[in-house]
Amino acid sequence: VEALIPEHQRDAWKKFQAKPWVSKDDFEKEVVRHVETTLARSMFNCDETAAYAAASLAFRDRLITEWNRTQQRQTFADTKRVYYLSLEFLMGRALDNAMLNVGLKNVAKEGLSELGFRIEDIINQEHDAALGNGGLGRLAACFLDSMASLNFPAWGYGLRYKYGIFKQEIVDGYQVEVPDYWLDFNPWEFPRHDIVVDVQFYGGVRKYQDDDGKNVAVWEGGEIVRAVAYDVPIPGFNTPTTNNMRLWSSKAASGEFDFQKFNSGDYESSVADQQRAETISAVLYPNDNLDRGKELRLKQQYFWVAASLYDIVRRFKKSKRAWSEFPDQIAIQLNDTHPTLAIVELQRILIDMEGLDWDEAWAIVTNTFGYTNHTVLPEALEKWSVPLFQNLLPRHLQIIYDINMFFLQSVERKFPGDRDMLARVSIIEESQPKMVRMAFLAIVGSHKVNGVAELHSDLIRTTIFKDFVKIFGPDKFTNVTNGITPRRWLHQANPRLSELIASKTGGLGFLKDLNVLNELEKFADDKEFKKEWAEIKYANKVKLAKYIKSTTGVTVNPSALFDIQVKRIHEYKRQQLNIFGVIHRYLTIKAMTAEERKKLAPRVSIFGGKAAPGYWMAKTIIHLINNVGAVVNKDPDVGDLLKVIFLEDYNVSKAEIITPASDISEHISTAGTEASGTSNMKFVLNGGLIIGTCDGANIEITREIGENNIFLFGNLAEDVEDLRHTHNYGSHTLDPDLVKVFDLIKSDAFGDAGAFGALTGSIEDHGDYYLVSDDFHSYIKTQALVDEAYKNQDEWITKTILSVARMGFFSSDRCINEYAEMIWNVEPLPVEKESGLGKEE
Ligand code: GPU
Repeated sequence: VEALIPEHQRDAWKKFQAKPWVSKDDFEKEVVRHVETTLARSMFNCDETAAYAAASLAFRDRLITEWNRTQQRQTFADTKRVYYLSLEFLMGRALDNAMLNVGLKNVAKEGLSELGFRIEDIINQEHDAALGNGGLGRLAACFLDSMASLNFPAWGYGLRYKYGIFKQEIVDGYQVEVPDYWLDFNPWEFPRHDIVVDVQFYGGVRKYQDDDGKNVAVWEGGEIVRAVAYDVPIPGFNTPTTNNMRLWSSKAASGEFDFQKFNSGDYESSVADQQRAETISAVLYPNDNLDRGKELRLKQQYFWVAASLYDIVRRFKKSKRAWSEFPDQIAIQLNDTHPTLAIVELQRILIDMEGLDWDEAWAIVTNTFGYTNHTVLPEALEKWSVPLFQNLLPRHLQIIYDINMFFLQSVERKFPGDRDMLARVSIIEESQPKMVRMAFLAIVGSHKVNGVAELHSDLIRTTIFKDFVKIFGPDKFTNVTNGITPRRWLHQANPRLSELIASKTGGLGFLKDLNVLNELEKFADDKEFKKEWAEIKYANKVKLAKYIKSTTGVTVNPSALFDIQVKRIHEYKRQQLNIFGVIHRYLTIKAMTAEERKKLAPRVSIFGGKAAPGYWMAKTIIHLINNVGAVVNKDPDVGDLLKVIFLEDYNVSKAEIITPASDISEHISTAGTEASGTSNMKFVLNGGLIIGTCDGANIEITREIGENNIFLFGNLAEDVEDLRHTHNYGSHTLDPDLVKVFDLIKSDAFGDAGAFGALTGSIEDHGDYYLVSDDFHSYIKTQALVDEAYKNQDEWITKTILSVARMGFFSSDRCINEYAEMIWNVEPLPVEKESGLGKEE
């Protein structure tokens, strides 16, 4: 390894090397030092914000020394690395996670207390890093945690958005979006002003033959935007391994800032140029499961992909290996199709810049990439218009056409004369305008394609990618069922449950080997254990009840059944089915005698989630939920029997409060539409049961925990197509109970019914695409079973213990090990444990 410091001077460096602190006193010393020097404050003006800042900086210092060691080790060992390309990383807060992963939370707690602060208050100062929309972005965050915890040499590459997902406010029952400017103070990132990449856009391509008769393409002209690296350390749990997440920020390239204009007095337009460059990484697109084809989004994608690949290739070139070894050294995983341009960019680098021939380059490319698909919804499958491409990335479009030509030639050889097949699988859709089908490009340019739950992987193999299975054979297509990190989603979110489990399974080992949870089965009928278990659930519900009171003003009874649905608002996820069910329950209660009401299990229906700003139907659903709550919550006939709550601004840190507090959570998508779901796993892992459809990972959860421990309902994926056909071309009569619900809405019981006409109309008049009416009866019946089951608390608790005991499979560690073995072919590379990890149990 090359180094700037000569051999003789290195001893001094070694002698004075930064050492991570471990003791409480050292922690306090660091906090005080940061308050007094880094922040230029003192004990007389150190508020909670400053204490948060100083505590974070103290942990950041620790992480960065380990980060350095990890990176040196990885560079020195020169083994294969993984690069996870994702436009979203929904990280949430970092301080609590850092403290727990390095095993020093108790040290910090005592230290902060001696300095006059409560650790919870300090943790709560942190602004979520919300660079993602929902499940896809949170999955990327769980994967980073697992890759570091398992000692894989792995980097995440993403965009450093100035504005993450918007903050949601509810005003008069409507969603209002407020920008999320989160970078005011972010101690977790390291600007690397020396790591910059200039990225080209627009311009044209000049082709010629060189002296050897070789075809050469030169992409020239256009404009340059500079990418600056910001590094975020990712600490593994109970290991020194600290990986890197590199996020790119855009700014004007120095040559581009037009000093001529500046000097000639055209100050405004030179500033405008700067701002245009910065626009690229300004804002996260707030759509979940939806492609809108905006030029700026394509710019974001290329900017991020080009900077990341330049970085990866530069690192590879330092090793002086032959190009053919590239796929032995590097695995790149594409998180959905958003980074698919990386395939084209690597091919461009190899043929245009490095002079390899097409076939040699293409073998390298396809052996490097893996592609994960996260949806079958047609409106989410990315397509880019050819004219837009032609203008922004002219050379890339040529390469795509060449990739497509060679691909279609191979299809023609395999299926001679099948012109329909060629039209179906072409990367270019022959529409007006022509479109580039990014999923097809991703398949053709990768060596493995995976779905994220068994049903989903089966569906992509038999529907949207069917032809490609015929072309490439079945082995290219595989399944890796999603997982979640038990560190954040059990240990951090539910410390008391984690502690109880640790006390019965011999320490915190279960957090690294989640199958150890199996040992809990023997306590499923243990009276003492069940009592503690139930107390923890109750305490978590009390905490949520307090949060509900403080944010909505509504008092909820913590003994009531907490029924929670928190996720992005989407018609396919069917929050409308849930709220119609709530209205049905309201009607039922209103019709009951006082005696009958006494027998009913009280319920709190809790909703949370953001609607994409342009998604009117989703916003209408939010509006209805809020209006139903306003009526039900103050109806004296109802009292504690039913409360309806909409929690504003659902995000990762709120999920950490909400998830441990459920009795039942809802995962009720139309069968075949939710690729996996991951909150289903989080809720069960925290001792909640679920009501759900046979969709996504619900099916595998059922297989693992047993069908007695889950409330399944509704039509199956295989029947959806026929039902939709009947709605459109046969007779379509609505469920009579649903009709009563609609009648109540139409009577203006929840405000002017005009506001909800589009919602009820989508079901009554427009084909009920999501099968709300078809599943309504089954849903209501199953909710009644939930009521009954909840009355027998003893059995209920046993069910939840057995379920937790059987959730080991859903650790994202299992998931990452599967990717490593089946797709990446990488091995862990542990870092020596010389330094001071906390030994907290
Ligand atoms: N997912 Br595509 C998103 O959160 N956003 C998207 O744009 C797309 C998929 C989700 C799936 O809806 C969810 O079922 C899955 O669990 C998650 O990705 C992670 O795979």
